[in-house]
Amino acid sequence: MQDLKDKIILITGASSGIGQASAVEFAKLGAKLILAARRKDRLDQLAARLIKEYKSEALAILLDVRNQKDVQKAIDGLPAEWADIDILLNNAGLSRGLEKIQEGVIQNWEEMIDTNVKGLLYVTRAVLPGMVKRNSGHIVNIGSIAGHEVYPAGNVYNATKHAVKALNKAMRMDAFGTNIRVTSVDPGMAETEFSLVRFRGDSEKAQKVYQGTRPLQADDIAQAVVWSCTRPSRVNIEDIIIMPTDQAAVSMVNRKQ
Ligand code: NDP
Ligand code: 8X3
Repeated sequence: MQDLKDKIILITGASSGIGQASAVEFAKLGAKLILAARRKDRLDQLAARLIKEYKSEALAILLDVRNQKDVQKAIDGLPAEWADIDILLNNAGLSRGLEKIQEGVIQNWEEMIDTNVKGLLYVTRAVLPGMVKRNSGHIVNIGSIAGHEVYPAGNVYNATKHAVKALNKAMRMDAFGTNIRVTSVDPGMAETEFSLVRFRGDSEKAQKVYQGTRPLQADDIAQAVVWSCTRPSRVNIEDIIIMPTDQAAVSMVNRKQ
């Protein structure tokens, strides 16, 4: 088992949901966390919690993954003792809306593509060269069941997660021959702020997504992320699909009436 004590882990989208839960799981193992997102107040609170509860070291950085220059500047500007990132968790992502393509909102499409695809690439481009140089590292990409299936009106979100699936394989191939590992963790329905963001704060609509069923919790996914990172160095977990017991396909959800 790989020891994560004092390993430096950068998590994008650490202010909520899967990213936040992963930060806690990594902190329990003594890792040093770089917490990145746009809501810096939440990151500061999480950093304080990790330091207090787990005696972890944590650094909160304000980061919008959609801005390539800011991403490069943030990574280049890390204090020397935080610069050698061992694990990158590419988690920041979102969905916006659920409309047919012919009714699609262009701004929503751009936000999803800019965040889920281009943002993931910008952060990877800034971090991976250091890993290659040190011949060591691990990138974990949060994909989705939406990268394996397409569902009605899921169009652009589905396409971004299919892109993550392709990029996960591409990173694996491009880093091949080094000791760098690349993993995709692909959840089905998980109860986070995801639906609240998708429906722009409409909590009634968001709650309906999880009503009468048992969705995954962020921690279920965080545990899979940490598991993939703690395998012996000869083992590369390429892809983990995690579904709720109550969900057998995106639109096949068992609900109590
Ligand atoms: P949350 O909405 O709870 O968390 C999303 C995180 O992404 C937040 O911390 C948010 O931080 C961050 N984020 C969004 N946009 C940006 C940006 N431009 N720059 C930096 N950070 C950003 O949802 P989840 O935890 O569920 O989502 C995490 C990942 O899991 C996403 O990639 C999502 O697609 C994926 N996923 C989710 C599933 C689900 O059912 N919940 C299922 C399958 C995959 P902030 O707003 O502070 O910037
Ligand atoms: C999130 C899962 O099914 O809402 O990636 O697209 S789904």
